[in-house]
Amino acid sequence: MRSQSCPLCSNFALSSNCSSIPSLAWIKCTQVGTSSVRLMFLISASVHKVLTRPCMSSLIFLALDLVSVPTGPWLTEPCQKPTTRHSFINSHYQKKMGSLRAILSNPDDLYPLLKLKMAARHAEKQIPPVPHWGFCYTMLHRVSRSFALVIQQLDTDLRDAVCIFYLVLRALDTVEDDTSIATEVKVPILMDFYRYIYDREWHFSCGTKDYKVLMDEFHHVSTAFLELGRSYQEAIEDITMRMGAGMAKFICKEVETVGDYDEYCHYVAGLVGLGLSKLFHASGKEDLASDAISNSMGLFLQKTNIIRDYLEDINEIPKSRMFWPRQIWSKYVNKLEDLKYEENSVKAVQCLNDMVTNALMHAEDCLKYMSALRDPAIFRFCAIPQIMAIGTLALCYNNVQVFRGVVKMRRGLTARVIHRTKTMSDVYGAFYDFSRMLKSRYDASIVDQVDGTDHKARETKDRLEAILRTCRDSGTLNERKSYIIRTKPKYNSTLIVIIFIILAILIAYLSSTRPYNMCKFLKKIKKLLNGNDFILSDTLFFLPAGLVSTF
Ligand code: IN0
Repeated sequence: MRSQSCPLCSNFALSSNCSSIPSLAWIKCTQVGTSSVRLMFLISASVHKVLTRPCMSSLIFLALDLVSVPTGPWLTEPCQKPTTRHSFINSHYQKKMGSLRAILSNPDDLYPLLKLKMAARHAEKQIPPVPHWGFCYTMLHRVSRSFALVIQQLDTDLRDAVCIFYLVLRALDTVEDDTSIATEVKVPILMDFYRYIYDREWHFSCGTKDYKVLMDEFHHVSTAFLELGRSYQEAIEDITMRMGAGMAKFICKEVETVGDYDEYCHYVAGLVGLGLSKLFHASGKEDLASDAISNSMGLFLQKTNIIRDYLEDINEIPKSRMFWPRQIWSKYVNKLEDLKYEENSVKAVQCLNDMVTNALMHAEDCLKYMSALRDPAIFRFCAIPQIMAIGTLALCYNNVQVFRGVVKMRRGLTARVIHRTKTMSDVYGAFYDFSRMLKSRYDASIVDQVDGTDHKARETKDRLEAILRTCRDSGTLNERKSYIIRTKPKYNSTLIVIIFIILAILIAYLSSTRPYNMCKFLKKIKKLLNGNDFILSDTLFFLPAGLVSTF
């Protein structure tokens, strides 16, 4: 069955589970294609349910339960333990509840979330009918979620090249990641991968879930690759060759020194930066950026991922994956896995802060790279992941939860970043806010320190101050909307709530007494929204946000 977005739990791609809520089944059959109107119907359906059904008390208890659970810090998703297959159903329910709770406690997220969801739906409709391109764009959406939307808004030629580049790299990564492949089989595949992209017959089955589908049906990717312009093909081929060789080198080598760490990150991410700079240049839209700053763009993202994914990587079955350099962790513990044990929490957090300080070294190059971009779509494509990265570092710094579960930016905040990032002043604003947040976490960590063993304290401070200075010197900070201090809503929420409740009750009343009138009413709304499916007027979005904020 086709998956659907759910207005209640805000998941971008939900399975049909949501229809187990009777009111939602009713909403689906109205077929009015906008989330905000669906949300209004959801509320009216709940009112209807409360008016007509005996399970009212259980609904009220559920609502009370949801709003009374203490919420976590506003920037994060409630901390999740890494999921196992056995806990899927339970975690799916918890995720939904977590999402609803997150929206209730951060109603400002609702507008960007709805907008993002509509963009996702719009993007789905745009998947090309040609089978190989259809496969590539469908896979892109499955393996990269929100990032696929940012790729989608690039101009056609460049978009196709980036989509194929992304899938080729994901495929290479799938081979590297699959711990069940013997080294003597894996190394030659990695080394020769750049040849396979020209061969429609080639495939190698490995990986799991969506990645297995990507590998099994790789001929679609090579068919699409062969249709790209020659300069795009050359850039992709060159990077695939160098990355495959680098990955092969690290199959038999541990990340010992900080130099090794930089080298490994260069192969798996820095080269992506070099490749993307070549693709942008080949599109005729940008000057060719230097290798050094292109490399930093990838390193900043990859080092953030390596820090955030510590627990997932160390718990990998059948074998741990270890990317934290020994030169750093050996100052705190004897074995990398010791960081996850509670008795080592103090050392673990110090080691974590050391790793974050190391990643921050690339932030200024990234600002330099982004400030040189001219094309607005390319700019957004580059800027959104970078803001997500500095936001993630701010969440991770001095946070022991990195060693207990998954520390991630809230989905609503991700949506807000996607929604707000348009110009370089937005980037300076976001880097400034998240660096200030890092600085206050740093100040707190210094106060907490009993033995003064933070080897990197001075360096952390210097790096943060350098980033803050660059952002300040841009002279654009007062144009920004802060990510930290929440701005007041521009609308009169009381009035909106009243209108909303009246509409909800009206719909509930009509649906229970005069279904025919109800149909007419729905048709009118649908007509009103016709042609306005993707970009809805702000007023409609503010309605649900206003309503939820008063709950
Ligand atoms: C990326 C990068 C990416 C985007 C834009 C400019 C870049 C410049 C230099 C290097 C990389 C650049 O962005 C993606 C983001 C992504 O995939 N996000 C995931 C979220 C997540 O947590 O994984 C999503 O699902 O939305 C990225 O992480 N990488 C990547 C890969 C290929 C390309 Cl073409 C661009 C992976 C990596 C290893 C960091 C380079």
